[in-house]
Amino acid sequence: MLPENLKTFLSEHAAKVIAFGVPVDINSSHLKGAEMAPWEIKKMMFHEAGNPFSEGGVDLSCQENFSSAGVLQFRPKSWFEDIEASAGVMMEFNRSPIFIGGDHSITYPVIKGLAKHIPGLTILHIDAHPDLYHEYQGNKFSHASPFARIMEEGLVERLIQVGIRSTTTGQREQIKKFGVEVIDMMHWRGVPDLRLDGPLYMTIDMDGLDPAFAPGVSHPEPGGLTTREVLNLIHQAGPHLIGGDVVEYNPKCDHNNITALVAARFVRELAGAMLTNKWKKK
Ligand SMILES: [Mn+2]
Repeated sequence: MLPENLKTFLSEHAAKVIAFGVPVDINSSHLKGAEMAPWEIKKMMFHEAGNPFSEGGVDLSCQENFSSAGVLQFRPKSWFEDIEASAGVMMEFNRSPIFIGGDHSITYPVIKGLAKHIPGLTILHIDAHPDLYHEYQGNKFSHASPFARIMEEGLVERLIQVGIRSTTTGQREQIKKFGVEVIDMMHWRGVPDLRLDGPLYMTIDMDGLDPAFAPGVSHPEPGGLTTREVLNLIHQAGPHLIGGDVVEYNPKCDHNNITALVAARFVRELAGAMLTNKWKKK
């Protein structure tokens, strides 16, 4: 749906947490395929082999809790503005959004839309790559560049990157310039206390995981996080989460849907964490 239809959708769907497909891969640099990811991930979310509960015990089949019905549409020439506007509408309606990509370029318009409503955001970013290229292959909106744009514009207070293991010299300079907090895999000793505070957005690039756990990505890098470690990070982020995304799943590279199943679990745990915390207090 386009942003103007999103308002109607939200008035008809009471769910506090809403997961949207965002089928964008126009900014992928290597392989295409992430565009098909939302449907594959949604298929695995309520798979008949499992039940609809989060690890913390939230029933995600309850329509007041959670909906994964929507797909964000956008006009090709205004994909950025349409995603930004949709993120803003979610805040106006006081709902918690989860965006199912798509390539990682979607995180910049999403944050731009959210930051107008929520100052002082922290981003917890799970990824093998810092995605801080000033531009990549001549594209400033590349999926390798969203955090360069976000930091340049000062849209967030903190950017914490976890899982990093593929950083070029130029990106090391960007990390210093923008004061990015990087927890790289070379020094990984298990999930640390991230001393999180204030409103938090969590963005999960599926290649942050080791390819053994998530082979279905366009840019696999060995030596990554386990599924359990990312779940523990989601649970640590839980009390502060206002939104999140799961991006860069490429069904064309997957084996037996294993990566779709993991991505679906992350969407469910993000939703469960938000419902356990923010919404319980009200
Ligand atoms: Mn990546």
